[in-house]
Amino acid sequence: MSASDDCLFCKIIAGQIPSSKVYEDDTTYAFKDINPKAKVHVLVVPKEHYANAAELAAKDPAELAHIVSVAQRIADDSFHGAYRLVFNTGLDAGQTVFHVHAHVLTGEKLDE
Ligand code: IU
Repeated sequence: MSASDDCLFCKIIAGQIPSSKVYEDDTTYAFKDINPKAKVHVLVVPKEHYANAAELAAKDPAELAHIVSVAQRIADDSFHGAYRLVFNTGLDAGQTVFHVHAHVLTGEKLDE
């Protein structure tokens, strides 16, 4: 699926809206969450537009695996490889942006 004109994260990936970039490669972009819930809170997104993790898993499972490896790398660099990985899926689970994104929470010991 290609970039959606009204998708905030597609605009961030395209550089039309500024973001604090943490990592980028051909398929994947990672940037700091503007409302961090941990000392390090990064969003990792595929450059292609998929609405949620299940859609990404069905259509491009290699990219989902790659997102996990990028999350691991961020945590290796910030907190000895320990991190929480969250995909909010659906309005009632708190998903507000419908371009799949992995929340990587790390940089400090997290509450259980
Ligand atoms: P959610 O899982 O869809 O609720 O996560 C969306 C996240 O995107 C949320 O944590 C916001 O703070 C974050 N965010 C952002 O980093 N930059 C933005 O311009 C906007 C939201 I709007």
